[in-house]
Amino acid sequence: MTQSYQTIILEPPVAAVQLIRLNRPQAHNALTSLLLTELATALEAIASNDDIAAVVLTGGDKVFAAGADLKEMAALDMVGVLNDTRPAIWRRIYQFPKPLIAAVNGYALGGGCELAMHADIIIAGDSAQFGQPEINLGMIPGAGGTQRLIRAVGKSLAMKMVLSGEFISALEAKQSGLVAEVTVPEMTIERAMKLAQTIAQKPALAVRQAKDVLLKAFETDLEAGLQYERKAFTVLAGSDDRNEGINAFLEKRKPKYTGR
Ligand code: DAK
Repeated sequence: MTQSYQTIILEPPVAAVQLIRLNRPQAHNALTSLLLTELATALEAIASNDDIAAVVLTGGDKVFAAGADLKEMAALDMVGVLNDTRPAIWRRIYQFPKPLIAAVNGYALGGGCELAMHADIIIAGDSAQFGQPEINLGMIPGAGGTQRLIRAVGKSLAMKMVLSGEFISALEAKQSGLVAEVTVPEMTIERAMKLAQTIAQKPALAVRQAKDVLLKAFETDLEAGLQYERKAFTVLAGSDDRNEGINAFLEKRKPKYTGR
């Protein structure tokens, strides 16, 4: 990847997995417009790069991300917020079609928690803390936190977090379904990379369809979701990889996937 960024670091890809590090340590990875734009731009480039099958997104050891950059936020009045381009940038991040795994150590607060929730899977170090403390600033979550958190952890815990601003631990996040796995902090990125590499070896079209259909569950009722699943299932029946997968099983050999 030739483009260089100021606020994120793209490590050399390993086994078709791209590790992206948020890189504003001086401000605890507070999410400026520039950082969000660079992240969205990087993800869009990865989306059309056939050599990368999955992404791991991480922050620092003590802070994943401390939320929206409050210096930028302070400069926005009501009209500024109304005309803010950031919702469109968040949408670009959400539309990333390949698997996105967040490896979270330390604080994931406000927009930082919301960014982690934009990932498909969260792996957390046992020191991680998740919170939506916007209420302490006279605000509410603004990057989908009210909607995604309640879907992830349920009504009571989401209400507690958003109304009180209290953080939850990695363990509580795991128990409530916000995160998939808790590791020792030294292993968070490694585990996320391993998981991403496992997914990267799966047939890409099926992975993409699975992500797309799973996310639809947040947007539709059961009947519409089941129809959507049916259509995606039918589309995959026309893929080479699906035929290769079934044939390889029946012939007791390893499948050779081509991504077609
Ligand atoms: N913004 C800007 N700078 C921040 C920051 C932030 N969110 N968080 C930390 N920093 C800066 C601090 O100002 C400090 O800078 P200097 O004073 O050294 O210049 C440096 O990072 C270190 O911070 P601390 O001294 O506070 O470090 P501690 O280790 O003592 O504490 C902490 C770590 C993470 C607990 C603490 O920094 C903290 O509470 N940070 C703020 C957390 C927070 O309230 N986050 C929610 C922000 S509101 C929207 C989309 C999204 C959002 C809104 C709208 N739209 C699309 C409409 C999201 C809103 C939010 O996230």
